[in-house]
Amino acid sequence: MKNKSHFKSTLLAVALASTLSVQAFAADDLSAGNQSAYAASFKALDVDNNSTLTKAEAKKEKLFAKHFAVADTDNDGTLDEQEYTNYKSKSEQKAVKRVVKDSVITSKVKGNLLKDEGLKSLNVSVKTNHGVVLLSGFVETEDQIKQAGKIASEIEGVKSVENSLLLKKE
Ligand SMILES: [Ca+2]
Ligand SMILES: [Ca+2]
Repeated sequence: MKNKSHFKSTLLAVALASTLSVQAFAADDLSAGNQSAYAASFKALDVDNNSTLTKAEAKKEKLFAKHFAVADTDNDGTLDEQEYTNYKSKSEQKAVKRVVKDSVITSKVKGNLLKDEGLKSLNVSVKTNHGVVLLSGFVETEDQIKQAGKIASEIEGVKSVENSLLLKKE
């Protein structure tokens, strides 16, 4: 019996360790590994090969079609590789942050639903996209629908709540 539980906790530790190393790898990949990917995509856009991107060259990439002027920090009307890389990595980091934030919101909403006496035993599904929380699943009373919506809307960072909870049919 004792051995068995020890085996279990070892397994858990191994599982945890591998999750952590995957995360570390992902972070490394974003900061350093992407540099060469940026260089390659810069080259691909630079059709006349003069190491700068005109607006016409850059616009093939959606991000720069939209934000060329912002990326062109020295305002000379073209993007050099540094400007291109800076802007691209900044916007990708922002996207990663947003995803993290959504997942933080989701787990906070779930946590607070579990703390609520009337809701904790129910199977409420929570999803968050760009700060918009989607609640779905089945509950027993109208009050539970309202209460779940209220709990979700009170979490920091939530922009709005789409409450798709439904009453269980008897
Ligand atoms: Ca060029
Ligand atoms: Ca420039």
